[in-house]
Amino acid sequence: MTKGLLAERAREIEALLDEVLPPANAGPVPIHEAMRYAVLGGGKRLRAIMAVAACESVGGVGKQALGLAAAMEMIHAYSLVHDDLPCMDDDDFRRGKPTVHRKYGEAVAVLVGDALLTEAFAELARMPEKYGVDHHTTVAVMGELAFASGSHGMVGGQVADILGAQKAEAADQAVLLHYIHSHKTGALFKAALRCGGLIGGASPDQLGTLTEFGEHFGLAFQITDDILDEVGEAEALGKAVGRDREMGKLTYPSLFGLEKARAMAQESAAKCLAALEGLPVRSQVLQELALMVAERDH
Ligand code: GRG
Repeated sequence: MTKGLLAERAREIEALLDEVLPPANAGPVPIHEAMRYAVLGGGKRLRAIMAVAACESVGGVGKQALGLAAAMEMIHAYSLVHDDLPCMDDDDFRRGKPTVHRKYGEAVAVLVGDALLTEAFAELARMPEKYGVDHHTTVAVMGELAFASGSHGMVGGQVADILGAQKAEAADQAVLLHYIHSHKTGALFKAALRCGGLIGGASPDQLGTLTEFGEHFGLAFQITDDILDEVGEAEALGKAVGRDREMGKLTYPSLFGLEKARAMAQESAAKCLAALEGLPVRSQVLQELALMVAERDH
């Protein structure tokens, strides 16, 4: 549950997204309405909150990272819309409401994902004019986020998840599991932190610290996600539970057992907290994220 400070930041991001997304009455209406449905009205906004906090944690001005924050959520929402499609995880509910393809049909859902990904990069390109980010940093951020989202990052992890898991030899399963999640889930968290750091003017050492935080956070987040799929409440999660087991997916609890998986999540969360010592400005937001990541119920 995102409480207090994180909930307040999530509301600010919601208002930002409302403003950045094309209005529902702008033509072509069907795609813009569906894009707003996919992005607004739900979600913890972790990647956006993290991007702004990372910028501040190295002494930058958080407002300059708002274009990045919006782009992060648009890319994340695209990945969820596509992941829910019948050709992937085939889910009917997301964030407590029907998935985009259930509401608008598969063709529109595919196009919503395509449009959100593309518009995210258009929003990044507007960072110099809207938020005063210099051009060199803007290009660097666009490159990092493209790499993290594409076949070397999130898409690569998703492919391995869909095609690779069942084929791996037993001895390779832990390696494969780590690859899948550090790419499918971890890459975007890491990019949010690194890109926020770049906008805030991070030194190479500080970027290294943010990378470390991102890697530990991504792992703790994913292990907890797997645990919640086994033992969480569908109502709190806003989606069906038990899907991983149904689909025979390789997960942390299936490979290591629930107890060990819980201990691994807590260990990674503790490493996140420790990494914060390497940043010049104390970030209460990053601290709260590290405290929440292994304890969340949705
Ligand atoms: C389709 C290219 C492509 C990638 C899909 C994101 C993803 C990759 C799959 C989603 C499947 C899944 C449940 C992964 C576990 C980690 C994850 C991304 C959970 C959802 O993120 P939250 O909890 O979602 O931050 P909210 O709704 O809070 O924004």
